[in-house]
Amino acid sequence: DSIKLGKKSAAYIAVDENIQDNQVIGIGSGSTIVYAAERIAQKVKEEKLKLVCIPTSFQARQLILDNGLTLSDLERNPELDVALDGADEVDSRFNLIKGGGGCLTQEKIVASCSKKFIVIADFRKDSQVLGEHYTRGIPIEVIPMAYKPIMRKIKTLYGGSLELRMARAKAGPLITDNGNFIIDWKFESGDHDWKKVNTELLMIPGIVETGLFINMANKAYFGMQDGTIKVRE
Ligand code: DER
Repeated sequence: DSIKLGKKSAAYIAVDENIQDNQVIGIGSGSTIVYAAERIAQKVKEEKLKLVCIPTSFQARQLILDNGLTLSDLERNPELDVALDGADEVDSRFNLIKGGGGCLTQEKIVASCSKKFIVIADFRKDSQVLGEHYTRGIPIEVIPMAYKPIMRKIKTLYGGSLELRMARAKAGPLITDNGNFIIDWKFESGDHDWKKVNTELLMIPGIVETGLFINMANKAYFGMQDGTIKVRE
C-alpha cells in the first residue's frame, strides 16, 4: 500500500544520500526505520562499508543484530555522525512529536549525540502544526510513582487531557525500555510555543523526557502518496 511504499522509498533515499564508510550511525525505533536498516545492510554488503550502529531501543538493537550490522553503544561512540529515526509528526518549523512507539527517551539521547539527525516518515507525518494529523498527544516518559501528580500538574498548567498509556500484550501500564511509564498528553489545539512548553515540562519533577524534539532535526524525507519523496531541510 502507499504508506508502506512511501516509508520504504523515503528510507532508501535517506540512506543512499547520507550513509557512507566509517560512520557511527544512530538507529531509531518504529516501523519506518526497519527499511533504513535493511538498506544500510545492503550497502554494507555491496560497498564493503565499515560502520557501527547505536540503538535507541531493544527493538533497534534487534534490528541491528538481525541485519548483521555492527552493534556499538554511547560508551564506545559518544559522538555519532548521523542518526536516522522516524517521527509521529513534523511541523513547519521542524518541531517533532516522537514516542508513538514508546522509545522517545533513548531516541532523543542518541539524536542529541549526533552531528546530523535525519527523520524518515510517510506523508501522514508531514504537518504545518503539531496535532494536525497525529492526535494521540505528546508522549511523556515519567517515573512510575509520580504519574498521577504529573498528570494533574500538566492539566492545571496547560489544559488538554492526559492518559496513562496502557500495555496491549500485558495487563497494566506500558513499561518503557527504561522501566518507566508513558503519559500521552492531548494538548489543546492551536499553536503553542513548543520550546517553552518543552523546557517547562522538563522542570516538573518525575518527568524523564518528552516526545517534543525541538530544533533537533536537520532534514526530513517524506514518502508521498504518489510515490515521490518530499525532502525538507
Ligand atoms: O516512537 C517513535 O518516535 C518512532 O520513531 C515512531 O513514532 C515512528 O514510528 P513509525 O516509523 O512506525 O511511524
